[in-house]
Amino acid sequence: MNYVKTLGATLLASVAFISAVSACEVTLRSSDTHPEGYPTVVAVQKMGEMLEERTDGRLCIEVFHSAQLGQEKDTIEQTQFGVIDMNRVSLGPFNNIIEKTQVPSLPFIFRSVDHMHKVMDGPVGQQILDAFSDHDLVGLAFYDGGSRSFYNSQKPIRSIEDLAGMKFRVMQSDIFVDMVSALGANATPMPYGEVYSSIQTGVIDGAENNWPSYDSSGHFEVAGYYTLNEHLIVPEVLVMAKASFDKLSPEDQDIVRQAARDSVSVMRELWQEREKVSEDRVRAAGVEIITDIDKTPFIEAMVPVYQKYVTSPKLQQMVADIQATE
Ligand code: GTR
Repeated sequence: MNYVKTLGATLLASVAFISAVSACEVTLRSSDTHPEGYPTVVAVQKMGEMLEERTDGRLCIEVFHSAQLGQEKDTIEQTQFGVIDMNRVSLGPFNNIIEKTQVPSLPFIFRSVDHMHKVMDGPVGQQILDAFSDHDLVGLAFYDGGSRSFYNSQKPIRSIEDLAGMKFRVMQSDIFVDMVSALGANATPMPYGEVYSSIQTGVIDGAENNWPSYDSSGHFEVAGYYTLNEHLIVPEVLVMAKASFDKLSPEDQDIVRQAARDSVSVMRELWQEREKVSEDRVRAAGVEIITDIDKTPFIEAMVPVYQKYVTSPKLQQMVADIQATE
């Protein structure tokens, strides 16, 4: 009897699922490197619910989480080709493609997460979103990526001197390679999905990331020293393939843009909660957290990085505008 009941319930659920999915005329496929339940994944799913409701089922989103569609650099290309409809990625992997994304990716450019929000919610953020249109993409919204700090498998890092000669994975962006070199360490750009095994096998000593990624990737299991030097506050971005966007009516395009904007506050709230949960989890696992760190030498060491990247008057103006944002 119980078995029959359960079977009945399962069948009903799957019928409901099929009709929910098939009720959508267009299901947009969205990529994310993070697992189910991660704030970026949930925020895009919520955006999908908004779309379905606001378009009477004309549009839905299916999030392919856990890098099911590939690592970020590859999925960006596929989104440019229109093979993937939407993508939630860090701005980092865009640095070598879209020059303006370099500015918010500079080390220590933002004074705090609040400062980053004010800048990215304002005219500088809009300029950057607009820049995606020259690259077969539509920039929809910025999400949070917290602050990134170094972690490694070898020893507690308390100063720049401790970093000397160590090997760190960075995202695939030249800025981050130069940032690590300027700190006297060696950078290895590689996809996120290869970091765990590379630390485990000693190919690299460590990497750098925020609390939720350090936790959800399991990197804390193989790199048990985390130094909160907070060198980067890199925003994340939600983009759409221009090819997919152009297929929509102007009305639906507006609905997509608005739903993306509305998903930002959902994401920020989830992010704040998740940062605490991840910090607690990592601390409970016995990771050594180094908080007593003087950031001034790290900031001073970044002068050559700014000199190399902030060369055109356009980018110099953008840096000045960010610094002037209160
Ligand atoms: C995470 C970010 C991902 C990815 C990853 C990485 O913080 O959310 O989009 O960029 O870092 O380091 O590759």
